[in-house]
Amino acid sequence: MPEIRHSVCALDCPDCCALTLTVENERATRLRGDATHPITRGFLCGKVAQYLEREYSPGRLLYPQRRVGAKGEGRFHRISWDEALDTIAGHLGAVAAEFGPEAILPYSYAGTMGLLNGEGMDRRFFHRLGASRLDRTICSAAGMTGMTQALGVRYSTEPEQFRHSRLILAWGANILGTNVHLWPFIMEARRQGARFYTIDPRRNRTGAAADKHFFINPGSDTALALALMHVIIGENLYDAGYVASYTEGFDGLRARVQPWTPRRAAELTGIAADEIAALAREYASTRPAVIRLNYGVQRSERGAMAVRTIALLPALTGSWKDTGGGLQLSTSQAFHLNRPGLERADLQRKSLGREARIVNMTELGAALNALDHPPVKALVVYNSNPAAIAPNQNAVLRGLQRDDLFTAVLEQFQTDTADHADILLPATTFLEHTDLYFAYGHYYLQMARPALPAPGEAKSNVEVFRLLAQRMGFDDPCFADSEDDMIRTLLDSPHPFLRGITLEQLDRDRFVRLKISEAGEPFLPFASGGFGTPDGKCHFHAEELDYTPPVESRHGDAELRRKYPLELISAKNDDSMNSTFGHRDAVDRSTAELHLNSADAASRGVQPGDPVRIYNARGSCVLSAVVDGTVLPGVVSAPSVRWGKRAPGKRSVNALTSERLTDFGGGPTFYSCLVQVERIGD
Ligand SMILES: Nc1nc2c(c(=O)[nH]1)N[C@H]1C(S)=C(S)[C@@H](COP(=O)(O)OP(=O)(O)OC[C@H]3O[C@@H](n4cnc5c(=O)[nH]c(N)nc54)[C@H](O)[C@@H]3O)O[C@H]1N2
Ligand SMILES: Nc1nc2c(c(=O)[nH]1)N[C@H]1C(S)=C(S)[C@@H](COP(=O)(O)OP(=O)(O)OC[C@H]3O[C@@H](n4cnc5c(=O)[nH]c(N)nc54)[C@H](O)[C@@H]3O)O[C@H]1N2
Ligand code: SF4
Ligand SMILES: [Mo]
Repeated sequence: MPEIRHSVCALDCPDCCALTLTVENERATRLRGDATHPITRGFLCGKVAQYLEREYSPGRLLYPQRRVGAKGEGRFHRISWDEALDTIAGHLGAVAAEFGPEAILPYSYAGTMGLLNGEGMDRRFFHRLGASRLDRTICSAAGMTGMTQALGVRYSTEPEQFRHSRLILAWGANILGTNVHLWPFIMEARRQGARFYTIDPRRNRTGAAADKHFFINPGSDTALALALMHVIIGENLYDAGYVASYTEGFDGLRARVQPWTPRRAAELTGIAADEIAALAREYASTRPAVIRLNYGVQRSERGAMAVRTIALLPALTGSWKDTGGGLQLSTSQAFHLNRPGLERADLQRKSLGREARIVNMTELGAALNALDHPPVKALVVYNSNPAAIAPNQNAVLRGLQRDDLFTAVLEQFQTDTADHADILLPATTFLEHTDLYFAYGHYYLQMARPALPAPGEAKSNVEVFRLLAQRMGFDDPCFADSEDDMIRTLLDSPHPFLRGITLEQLDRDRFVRLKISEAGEPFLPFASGGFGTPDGKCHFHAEELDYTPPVESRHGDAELRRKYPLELISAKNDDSMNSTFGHRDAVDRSTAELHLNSADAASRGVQPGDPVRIYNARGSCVLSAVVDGTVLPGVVSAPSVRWGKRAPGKRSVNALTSERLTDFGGGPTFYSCLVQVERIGD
């Protein structure tokens, strides 16, 4: 008899969908979106609708293995779990004894968003070991910093409220590709007459579906936001009442944006001055108006400032008062779980007597090749595929190929990173283990139990780090915690948003809305102040607002631009998830494309379908030319992230991207990247 089971999609996506599985004889035959979940609403994105392909793929890793070929070659032999764990524990112990435990570096990101498998037993283990701490900047560090600078907190408009909006701006947000469960709310608003605009250097699928698309030069969003403020203030379109009651520093802001005329911004952004002025008027005079800001704007050198400046706009127009107004970047900070209790940073005192050093994950290439006192001698990778996704790929691969580096990798598939492992461990998928999930695109806390048996000898990250802790002789009681113990710890929080939420309730209901407002009432966090500042007001801090173009941009370093005249954007591929589905042929094909404008193609003699070499001083890769009007002259776009090993020369676009960090927050600058393109085969 088929049975219905439930799970939660653990991929790094704002939607954090609730899933329904049909299971027969312990094998899933169908996977759907949960129809009762208020955001999932019964449908899935294209990539996860096919997740059972991944679950049952012949490419799944099933047994622990030891490398027998050269690093990167991908040849391995099966070994037992005992041998694998003893080998890892032996190497970690030896490295700690010879170089100090900070010579060990964990490397992980959001392969799973589950808290237990993503930042639970692993953190406890590395803290107790005294390993270097990883600063997990690779995705959102700049944007989180910008939001905090602007609002003092990092949560805001609920997705459900978008249905009440009259004007929706998707700003650096590819909603149809990366956040598709917001779309029905936008469509509901549009059916009632709302307009939907996109601001993006690419006219992606979302832009093509918009009422109006604004092509903006990469990394110039701050200039646009400042000019919008110039018009809104100059034409008295701001909400004087809101500004007087709930903001601080308005006079300074007025003076600061005075020189930011639409004309000046037009030169920097590429958007015509009259269009900027018209957008400002429409945004300020339409109620409610909402901005869906996504992380696209903050993967550039001025990313934090861009987010900060844009996030100040609703305070100027008073849009925070309106149901269906405001702005959304992330909802994550509202999940005030007891993370210190989960992660146990205090355990560092036992090993080191102090806090361990911090290594920025965006600078992995530098860390593996140039870090000293101590150098990185052991690397443990899980929930991430740095050989493909980290910038400056040539440096990263050089580091991973070091003979004196011991590398352990916990993976579901034979990724580029897995190819470089000394010991490779098979990991479970989110359908196979217990976890607790926050979300960054809505306000429902969710829990999932294993819905399917783990194949072969695959183990969860929680279990692997529990076993490694035993091997290392760590007898602190927290290493014996069960998954349920860890969830109870997380829920043990005094914050009112979590009031009364229990493991038993999550087990029964699977998803629970945070106590952010009364049931049925919209969450309007800043309707009357409530910002995360001592006085609860939004502080403009106008003296800190500023814009200079990224070094790697059309208005940046002129010398560099002469050699590398094109701005490369390697944004998310619609039908994959970073490098997670890189094993799929269809994904490999779409991430092998370089989209260019017809003018840039013609001047290089490039025809659609031609293989092209794309290069700069850091490296090169080969892609296939597509000329489809999605970008203007001067911009090229490569949907990402491809598995390098499937590409000619074994390199993906991250051979081109740099380790330069953002203005604030230490984030990556994937989308500030100058390149040249040439036809191959002349
Ligand atoms: N299908 C799919 N969904 C995903 C992912 C995926 O790989 N594929 N990845 C997940 C992850 S890890 C994340 S962080 C989220 C990210 O979700 P998004 O932030 O929506 O994704 P991005 O593709 O990085 O950027 C969005 C848009 O910003 C544009 N952009 C780039 N530079 C600029 C700029 O300077 N200014 C402006 N205005 N726009 C710019 C890009 O062209 C892109 O269309 O998506 C998640 N969901
Ligand atoms: N050029 C370019 N580079 C980028 C980006 C871009 O837009 N352009 N985006 C950046 C961003 S926003 C992000 S977030 C990063 C993402 O970088 P990563 O977090 O490394 O994401 P993925 O490439 O999806 O790799 C996640 C890996 O975790 C594995 N995994 C999943 N679940 C589990 C589990 O439970 N246990 C274990 N052990 N493994 C698991 C998957 O099999 C997969 O190989 O990439 C960044 N790199
Ligand atoms: S990737 Fe996002 S949209 Fe797709 S199923 Fe997972 S949470 Fe939902
Ligand atoms: Mo991300």
